[in-house]
Amino acid sequence: MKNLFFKGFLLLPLFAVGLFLTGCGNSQGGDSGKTTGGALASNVAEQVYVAPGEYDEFYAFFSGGFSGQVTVHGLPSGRLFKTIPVFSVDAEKAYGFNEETKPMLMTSHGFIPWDDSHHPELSQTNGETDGRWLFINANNTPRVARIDLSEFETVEIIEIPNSGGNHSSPFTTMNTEYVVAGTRFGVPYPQQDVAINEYADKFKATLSFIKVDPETGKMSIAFQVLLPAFDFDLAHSGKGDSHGWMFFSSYNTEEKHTLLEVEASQNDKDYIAAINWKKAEEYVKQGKFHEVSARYAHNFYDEETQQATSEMLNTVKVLIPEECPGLVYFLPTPKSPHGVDVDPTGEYIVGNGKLSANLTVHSFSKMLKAIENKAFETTIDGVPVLKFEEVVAGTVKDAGLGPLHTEFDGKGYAYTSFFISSEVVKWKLGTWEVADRAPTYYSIGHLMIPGGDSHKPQGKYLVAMNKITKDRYLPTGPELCHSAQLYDISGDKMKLLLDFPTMGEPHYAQGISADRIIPRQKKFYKLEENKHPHRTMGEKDARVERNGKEVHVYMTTIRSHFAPDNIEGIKVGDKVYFHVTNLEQDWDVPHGFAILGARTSELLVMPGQTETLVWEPKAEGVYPFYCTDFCSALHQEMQGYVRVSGSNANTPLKWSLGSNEEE
Ligand code: K7E
Ligand code: CUA
Repeated sequence: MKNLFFKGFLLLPLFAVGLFLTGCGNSQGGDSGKTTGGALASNVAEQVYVAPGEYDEFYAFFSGGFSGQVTVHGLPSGRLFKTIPVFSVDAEKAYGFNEETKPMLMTSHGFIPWDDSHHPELSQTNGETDGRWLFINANNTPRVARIDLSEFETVEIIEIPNSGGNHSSPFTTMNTEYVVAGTRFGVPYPQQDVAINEYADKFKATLSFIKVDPETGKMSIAFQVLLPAFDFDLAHSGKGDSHGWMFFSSYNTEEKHTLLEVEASQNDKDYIAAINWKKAEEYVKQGKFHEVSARYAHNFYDEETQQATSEMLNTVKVLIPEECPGLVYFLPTPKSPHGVDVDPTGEYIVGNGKLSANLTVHSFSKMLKAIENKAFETTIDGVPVLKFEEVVAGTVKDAGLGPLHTEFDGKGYAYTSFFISSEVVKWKLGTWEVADRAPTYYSIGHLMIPGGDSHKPQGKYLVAMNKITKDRYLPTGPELCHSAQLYDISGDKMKLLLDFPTMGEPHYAQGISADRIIPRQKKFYKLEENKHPHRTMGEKDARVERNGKEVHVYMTTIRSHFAPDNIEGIKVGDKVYFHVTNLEQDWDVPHGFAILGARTSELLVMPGQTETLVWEPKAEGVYPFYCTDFCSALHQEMQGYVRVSGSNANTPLKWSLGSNEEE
């Protein structure tokens, strides 16, 4: 040590730069990601440091995985801004608890309070993320949701019939003409009571195309394509020249139904299904579809009435490849591919064969030529299988182990996640050479570059989403947090900048520069536009109405009181509806409402909005209610009482606020 120090001292002028770079503590510099202390670390820290009061450069929307929600983070800081409830009830915002949003979670199986969400997908215009909507899939009870990014709320959910495990979903086309939903599990078609070992005969897979209204964003299932019961895993749309096509990866082309880890790994190659959706539109126009009966819910939140409605739909249009030549082709792809990713130009289709060490890249232009030359290996249920050699563009050799997903920086490079070898590998499109690799901690699933699956990636950062964290964070019992890692990809080499924990198991995320989101932001809801059937437009209209055993309380909030704040004449056995209108007309002033013994959640009412809580008091007494959101210096004074009398009592119905007591 002394010797080293001495040498260092003597050679100080020469080594000054080196010492400065490696710091004085632990000097494992470079890209190891374990650097601690010193100037290098502080240099990295500067890259992710967003000073108090400043904005992040990017939004990142993370799927909440088995929490069923979406979380919103900033990049590069990793800070968490919001949880958007989507497929699971959320007590914080009363989503799925208040009367207004309960219909959002209706399905053909009834009210479902949970799901497993994997893939957030931003809407696009001309192949660029446009900041209008965010779509996300429900994996378990197949659904697709749409979030409006002017208010960060879920506004629509559509169920997907003839599907089980809605995994290859909801990937968008260049102008959000469609978002797709491919079934992961084969299911009987039509759904019926049938022996499971008749899988190969009776089970089918469908790939659904959900039309998105270009103005309103409203979703409807335009058509489904009926295919053999392969497990369809992921999808991505064509871009540029390949706009008009959608690519779906599949595994279990063996069509097995037991011990899939062995049985579904038999075939040397599985398929990427290429769907010509422009052709599909023609076939639909010509009436070449089957109108099939199917029950599925379509739930929509109406901004005007501030209420969701759930409608049950009864039929869906199904296209059968045998009757629709040119609609579907299969591209053989080794070996049980997981992700299928299309580069920004639309020419390269990357198959991430999870049991292969190589990445297979198909060429769109070669695919068109092969179709023209009828270079078919065989045909399966009316779907031509293209000859592998005729469609493959190249192979990234020995890139790593267990490739899952690929995204692009728009500068000619692709980045692939490798689960088994736990790394991100950067490689060059066209030459297929590996350019760089960076370890992840640990076992990466998806990775994300803002716009990295679009026609025009925004580059700069890459986020790895890891399945296992082990020793990376303070331990929290048997369940450890999931984690994202942020890399700088602006240079030749990837540079690890930051670890931050995520909610649920995020699977995937999408990023977008903040300037595409900020200008669309709604700051409050205009009271004069409130068309809620139970709104109260001012304190003078606050009242209580009895209708048999139903009692409707028309209540308002403003800093810092409820109107009315004292209510008498409620009886045991009544069903009390509190319709709470927040009269505030200012940004960031919600009020809450909670009452003792309520079996739902609080309400959190945004300025200008009305929300409804149902309460069924079970015993006589006087019950306090209060505001849950610290809204002003006198927030603690924002309270009231409800007097509950016996079911046969004749306590008169009355309500009051301050001295203006009405008798
Ligand atoms: Cu690879 Cu569900 Cu997209 Cu997880 S999926 S990792
Ligand atoms: Cu209103 Cu606190």
